[in-house]
Amino acid sequence: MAILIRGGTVVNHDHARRADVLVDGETIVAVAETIDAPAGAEVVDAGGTYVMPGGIDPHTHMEFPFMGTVSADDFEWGTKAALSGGTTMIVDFCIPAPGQSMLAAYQDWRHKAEKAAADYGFHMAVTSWSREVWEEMETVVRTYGINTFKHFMAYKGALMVNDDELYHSFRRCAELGAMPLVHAENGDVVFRLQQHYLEQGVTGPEGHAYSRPPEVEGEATNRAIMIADMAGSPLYVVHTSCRPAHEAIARARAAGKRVYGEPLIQHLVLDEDEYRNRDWDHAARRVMSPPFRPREHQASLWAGLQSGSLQVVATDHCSFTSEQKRMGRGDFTRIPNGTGGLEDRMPVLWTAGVNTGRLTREEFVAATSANIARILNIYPKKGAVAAGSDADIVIWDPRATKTISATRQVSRIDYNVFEGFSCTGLPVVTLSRGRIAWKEGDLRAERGEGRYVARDPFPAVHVANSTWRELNAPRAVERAEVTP
Ligand code: DUC
Ligand code: ZN
Ligand code: ZN
Ligand code: ZN
Repeated sequence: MAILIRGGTVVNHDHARRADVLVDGETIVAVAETIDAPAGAEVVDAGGTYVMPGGIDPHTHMEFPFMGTVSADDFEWGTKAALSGGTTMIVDFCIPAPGQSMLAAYQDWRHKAEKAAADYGFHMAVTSWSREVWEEMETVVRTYGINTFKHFMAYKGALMVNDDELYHSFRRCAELGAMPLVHAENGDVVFRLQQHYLEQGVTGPEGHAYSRPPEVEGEATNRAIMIADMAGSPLYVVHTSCRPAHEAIARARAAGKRVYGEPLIQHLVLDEDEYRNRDWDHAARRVMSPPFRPREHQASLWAGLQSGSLQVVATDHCSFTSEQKRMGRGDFTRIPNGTGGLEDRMPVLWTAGVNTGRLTREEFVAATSANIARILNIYPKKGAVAAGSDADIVIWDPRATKTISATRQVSRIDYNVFEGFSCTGLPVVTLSRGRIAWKEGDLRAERGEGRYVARDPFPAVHVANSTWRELNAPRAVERAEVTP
């Protein structure tokens, strides 16, 4: 069916203009100053609103088995929450269980994601290094359409990989035309600090923040950037939460390195006071890694978005109920790490970013949609309101207001970390591949309507045709080969 969105201002990452938008089936077929409604088309009046590309959240964990439990929002409710907040695509982390192959993990994630109501893609996690992993990575890129590999520098004894593993994997990424992603925290230091605070009798949620100071993130971010540089790969740093990490990224970019940084909406507006002098439940519900930071770090993150040294605002949506959080009573290291935010990311960023003058409308579109579409090589299929793009569209009313409350949210958890935050600027209609998925509070999207989005690799930037042997040769041997 055709839908004509009439009378709005189309806002893309690079320009805004008054225009009508015609959708036919799943695709945008025309964007022009005036478009006559074809016979039978549904006309949506967008007068006084902005017509923007649907949001893309490149960092979610749906139904994720983690820290002895499973995150509460699954692909159905996570994507429904996303659509209700203007986000039309998520990229979730496919994380092999200990001993599981990437290929088996991929099948598991595809199966879990059959419930999705909005489009989705995956990043694949590298949690160990072996010949099998090296081989599987090629299948992941070429057959499964995943051009990003995630590496955890924290979660010692579980997901963490060491520098040797990072270096090998980053080289393999470069060779395959894939991008490495890092969770940058020094997991060895975090582990020691956790033991230290527990021994001091600090068992509550504040111990989580004490044991993961900005320094552990700054160190790991610098290290990952240097390793990527030596490996010849680009690098995407997830959940950049503090000044030292942002400065490492900004320095790398100024030196010509292709490094990207992703602040979360939580770190842009919430700070570490959430862990102090609060009741246990309040603080534990906000335990995520990296933790919320002292307020002064927020200015650095906003400056990064304004200057372009940080490119993407995400959520790391990994929601746990209060009951699940209580697994960590008496030991903060057992509080499941994660917060929600999918349905709030765009309204909160608009309110705290655009309404304050920190971001332009176009910069908002860049940070919520277009930049990550380009980084992930799915632009302009996603991330643009343009003829030929998927009809993933959010119609945005800059004057609409609401106060965030868990009692009205779509997410399946019983609280919201943004509780009481007053938003001005809200989605009024979300279109997901041409269907009206959400309209003025009416959630119409159905379980299973989302589709998997495969992504092509980038032109390989490193050693073409290198072999396992060559990849594992010490530098001295490589030098010997070129020295007579
Ligand atoms: N951080 C979280 O808070 N949750 C999921 C994984 C992560 O790195
Ligand atoms: Zn299935
Ligand atoms: Zn992480
Ligand atoms: Zn995450």
